[in-house]
Amino acid sequence: MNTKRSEELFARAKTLLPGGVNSPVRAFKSVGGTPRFIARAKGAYIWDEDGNRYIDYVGSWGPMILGHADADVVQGVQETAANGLSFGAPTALEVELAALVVEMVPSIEVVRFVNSGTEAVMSALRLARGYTKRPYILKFEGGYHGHADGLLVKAGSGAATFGTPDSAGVPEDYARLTLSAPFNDEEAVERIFAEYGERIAAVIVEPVPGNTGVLDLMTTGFLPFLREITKRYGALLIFDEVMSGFRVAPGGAQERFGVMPDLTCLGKIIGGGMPVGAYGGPREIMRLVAPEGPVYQAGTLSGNPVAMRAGLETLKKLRDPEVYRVLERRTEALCEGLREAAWEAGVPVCVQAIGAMFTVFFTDKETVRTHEDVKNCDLARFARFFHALLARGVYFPPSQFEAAFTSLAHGDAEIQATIAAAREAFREIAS
Ligand code: KE4
Repeated sequence: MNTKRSEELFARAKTLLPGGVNSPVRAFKSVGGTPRFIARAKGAYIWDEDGNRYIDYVGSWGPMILGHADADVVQGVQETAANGLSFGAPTALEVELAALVVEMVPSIEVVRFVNSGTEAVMSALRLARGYTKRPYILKFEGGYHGHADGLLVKAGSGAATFGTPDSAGVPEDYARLTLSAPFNDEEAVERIFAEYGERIAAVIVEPVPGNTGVLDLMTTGFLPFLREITKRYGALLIFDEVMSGFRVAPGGAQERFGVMPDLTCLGKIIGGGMPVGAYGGPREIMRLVAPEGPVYQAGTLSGNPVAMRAGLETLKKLRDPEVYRVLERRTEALCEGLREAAWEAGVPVCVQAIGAMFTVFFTDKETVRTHEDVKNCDLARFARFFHALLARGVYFPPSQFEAAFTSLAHGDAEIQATIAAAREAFREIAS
């Protein structure tokens, strides 16, 4: 496969951008090789600058659930942009999108738009602290909620439950206010609440974790447990649905599982590929947000009309539950094909899928339940599988710790072609 143009661009990019990219995972660090510089995309396909075509399972890390360059979304963006790109003033479009989000997401009565998932989460945490007047936050190991200082935190060593920085530049004092526990570990959460309970403002969780590969917190009973214990101690439950929102059901994981959070963070699909994040919840909590209340949050491009139109054209097509039955059927057919292909080649994998997101874990475990389980996967073999697929025109997420995404544009032809490529790839890496 000729990747000369990507190599040249990457060499130049590395002199201009940190690591040659604008977001670390794009640099292929955990799989090695040259990241592909993408020239264009349509439906389930992307083309790199050397003209190579790939079936895309990254989908811009989630937003492209309709498939790339959806005609209605593109037309809406073009029409809206022709009327001006940004005003810094209220527009009808943001009111329309807010109404649609409130209609689709069960626990949201009032919503605020921001420009990224990171901004949605950092704002929701400030609101939770303002509402409860408590300092501590509890998150989960392997959960990713954007790059706000207080969330770049890993579990303290040994028995310590307070956090320690997971990035240079994060002061110890910030990290100490973030507690952490393993996914699916009720005992650990009970212990933390026994010690900090009355001082915990909120628990934040991805109701379908996707940043350590796709994990299941529902059949384990973990989500109902978190809802019960936060109520018991007066802490808020925040669902970070930046990835699962509009992906696992029209109303996200909270609709699919019937567990209602106090606040919800959204991103990715809500902007249809344009920079949009959002946070929302009951009026009783959201009324604390400025200018109505004392919790400050602002943004020059929040509610940008072009981005609002992209989100509107996208969500309008996702209100139909049939869309999710199609997505789920196709994703399950793909995952079944991947399991069979791996089994035929004698390569142990555990494929986990929820809705239109899935992960192929290189492990002989029956189920993958925690971040620790993922860290123990055969990461070198994952990297070889990634490149064996890439060479065959299939573009998986370049990390074992990421979710792969299907879209409405991934039809039977794409699914069968992917399974065929995977059959060869598993055979190639079997030795
Ligand atoms: P952004 O700031 O990247 O829009 O959203 C942060 C975020 C918050 N919450 C969840 C559950 C997320 O998955 C994300 C971002 N996800 C990553 C994928 N692992 C985005 C890809 C990247 O960082 O380049």
